[in-house]
Amino acid sequence: MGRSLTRKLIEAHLVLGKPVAGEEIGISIDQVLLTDTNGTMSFLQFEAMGLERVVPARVVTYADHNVYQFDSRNSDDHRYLQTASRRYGAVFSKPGNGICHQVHVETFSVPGQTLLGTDSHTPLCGSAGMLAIGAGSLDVAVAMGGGPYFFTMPAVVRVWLTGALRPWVTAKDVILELLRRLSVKGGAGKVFEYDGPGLASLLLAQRMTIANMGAELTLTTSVFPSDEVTRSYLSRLGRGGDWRPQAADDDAAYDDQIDLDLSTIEPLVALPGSPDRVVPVSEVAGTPVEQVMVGSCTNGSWHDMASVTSVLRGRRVDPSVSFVLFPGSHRILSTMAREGLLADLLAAGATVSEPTCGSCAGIGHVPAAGTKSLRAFNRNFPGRSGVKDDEVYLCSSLVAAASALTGTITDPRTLGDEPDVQLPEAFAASDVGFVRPDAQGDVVRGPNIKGVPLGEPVAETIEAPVLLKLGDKISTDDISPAGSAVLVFRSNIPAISEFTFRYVDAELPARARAAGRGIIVAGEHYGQGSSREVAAIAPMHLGVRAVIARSFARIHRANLINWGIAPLVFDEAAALAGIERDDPLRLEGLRAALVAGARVPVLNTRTGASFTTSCVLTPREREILLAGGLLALTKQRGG
Ligand code: MIC
Ligand code: SF4
Repeated sequence: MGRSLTRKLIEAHLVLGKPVAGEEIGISIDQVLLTDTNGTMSFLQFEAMGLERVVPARVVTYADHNVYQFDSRNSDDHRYLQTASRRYGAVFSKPGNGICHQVHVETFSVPGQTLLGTDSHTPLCGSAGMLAIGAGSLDVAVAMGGGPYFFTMPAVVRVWLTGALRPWVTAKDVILELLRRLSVKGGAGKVFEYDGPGLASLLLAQRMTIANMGAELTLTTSVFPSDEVTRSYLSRLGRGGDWRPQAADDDAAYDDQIDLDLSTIEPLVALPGSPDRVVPVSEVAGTPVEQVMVGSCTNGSWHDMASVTSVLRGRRVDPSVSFVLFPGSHRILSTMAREGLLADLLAAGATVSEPTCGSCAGIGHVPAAGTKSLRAFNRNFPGRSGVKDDEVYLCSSLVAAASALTGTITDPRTLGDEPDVQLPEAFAASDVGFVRPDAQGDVVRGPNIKGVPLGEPVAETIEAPVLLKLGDKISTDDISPAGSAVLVFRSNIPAISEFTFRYVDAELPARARAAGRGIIVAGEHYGQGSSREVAAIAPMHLGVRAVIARSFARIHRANLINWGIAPLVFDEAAALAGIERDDPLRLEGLRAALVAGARVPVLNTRTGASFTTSCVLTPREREILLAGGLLALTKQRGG
């Protein structure tokens, strides 16, 4: 039996374990990507582990989220990142150079290599035949020091594409269709590997959209072969020499298969609240929207920008609408300027931002309270746009462009023939946004750079109140919100902890402090979404020592373990119903149970009811958790 491309990539990098679905494996990392929201912590942790030089051949730090530097604390973070990168051996990508994933695929992607990033959308580079995975800052810091990345060998699912997209239907609709079918937890523990006769018709930019937003399915990653489409893309970037073919064997074995006929897909929209609340655009057509946006790492490509321009050329954005485009990179923006797209967009009444994540993470362009925002972005978790009770719809760049013209959600098929979009012969060259390392200079720690906290060893027994009782699909945006007011504190744990669960229950930090120790209980898929490690560190700082849930999302579970918080799973899902907020729970013999790999008994001392929970750990995870997290373990070992 032949091998899938995913298996080939994993086997070529395997350093520990057996690649059997469900078992823990360790792989070597060729490239690392850091952002200005999570990368600061990675570098602080790298320093705290006593490391002095990055080991992977390519490590790149991106100042991409907080590009506007609203506050000197953002610039503090950037200065720390820039000086640490220079000193320890990472390339620094300056503010304005673009969103990490877009810039990385353009500048550094190499088919066949592995990439680990501090950001959950790192899988975008899977569009170019890489194995690209998002992880918490500490796991990334370990990889920067040359250590392997450990994760559970995923099930490999072949997504077999046939047919071709019809006019006005885009790659965004493909991934929204998968979200509609499978939900935000449909990809847990899986890799989607795309193949089939429909593949050749998808440009690299379209593959990027699909690979990127696979993060919303909670996939470990998505993988596309490296073929002629990849070669043509890299050649346009002047990087044809980095191309190499990557493909599955013809008789490759897969754990499962999904069939997708591209010609059956129609324009789709995700309703406010979650990227999987997907309906046909016709169902919401006519809904008034005050704000429309195209960009983010999902829709910031040249192809997205050019498609929108082709719709807007010679037309006018509805006066009631604020329409903002975020090109994904400096290179795309330069090419837009060279090819005349900027002039056309400005003439139509659109605003073009500098390349940044910006409003995708609630930084700038925050919608007015009670208004609706339509976005060709990837996430619409409640409050993420920067205002409580927001109403953010997700769509393709074509639905966005058509809607910007009318001021209401509009099916682009009502505009007649879809205009052609040309790819430029060559993208503008762009090296001005990078600073190369030279192992020189001092690392500058401005006043916003605080120390890295340390977890504490797991106690023999925990008796603590339930600080919060939550439902299903709690995202890391719920736990530690996005938005400029919060993101400014990513390198200041005491300060950012005060925002924990801000939009869910603003009293939580005070309650936690009063209790000293606490437990959180929740339903399924706890911790989905962003890889932000602060969603584990801040609760740890507030005294949370266990989360009991029906299930956990991969990156967040790893982050909890890395910070000494026990991720316990209800053995009987129904037990959650019998728990109320403030109930005192007693986890008798927790430590001994974790050591023995036994069930952890829980007694609710208010009701007298008891139930059991499980925490299935690998030996490596057990050692880390018991020590109080990876840094605590490193210190114990004298690191
Ligand atoms: C996001 O899209 O949620 C972010 C902001 O890029 C995060 C990273 C972070 O929270 O710092 C992510 O995707 O991991
Ligand atoms: Fe940036 Fe948004 Fe992409 Fe996150 S999802 S990396 S905030 S553009």
